Amino acid sequence: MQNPSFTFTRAITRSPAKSVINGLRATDIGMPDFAQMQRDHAHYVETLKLAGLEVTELPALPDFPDAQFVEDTALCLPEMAILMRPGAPSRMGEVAEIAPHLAQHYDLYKIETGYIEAGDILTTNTEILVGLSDRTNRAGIAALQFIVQNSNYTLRIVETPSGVLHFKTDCSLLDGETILSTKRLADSGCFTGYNVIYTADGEEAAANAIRVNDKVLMAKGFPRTHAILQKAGYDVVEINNSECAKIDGGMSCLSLRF
Ligand code: CIR
Repeated sequence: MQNPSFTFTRAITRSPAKSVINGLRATDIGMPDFAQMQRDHAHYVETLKLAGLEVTELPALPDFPDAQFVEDTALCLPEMAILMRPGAPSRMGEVAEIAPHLAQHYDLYKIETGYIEAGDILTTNTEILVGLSDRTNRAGIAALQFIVQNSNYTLRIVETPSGVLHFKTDCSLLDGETILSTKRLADSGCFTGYNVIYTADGEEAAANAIRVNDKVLMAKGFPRTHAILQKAGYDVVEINNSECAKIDGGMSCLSLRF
């Protein structure tokens, strides 16, 4: 596969549950509107399909208010999938729920020690960058390092900015060499050697986008970053994210892509 970091054939998503109003959040900026979230979710899934993916749409899990954010439960590499060990206790049970669906496509490995959520992991063509955060610690990263040691990737530990939920809250892969990032994250020097496109000032929440085949999915409402990406030649699709944003979710969290 030429560009394993953004060329995909499949995705797994999970419908939001009504219990999403109890989803985790750093700051209370209002209750998510469930009906709007369902419409946004449908648009997201439709866009993945338009990008050429076969999408497995899993049913809602009312017992797990954050379960629609399937990305955090597993790291999907071309040669293996690795089940994560979420640092949020309320999310730990989501891993067993995703496992059988990944087992249909993959040899499955599992993090057994420490904590790690895949929202903290950015995979490029050559590297697995893992951000230390409130959800991901060194023991979890060491467990991942052990599993991927014979893969084609080099694992590098980086820092998630303080007050930011996940490493990928602040960055996305646009292609094998290009990363969309907030300035506060890129200023740490973690992307030396990559091309970096910065989100516009005040539009930091646009950083969590996803490149899927020939499309970039980004949250709606960030016109200057949208223009920057279009000018750089990307085929950008804007998706309303107002409701997921209330519980700290964005484009990458809503699917596993492989
Ligand atoms: C959480 O705090 O775990 C959820 N409310 C949001 C998870 C977002 N996931 C991600 O950025 N990968």
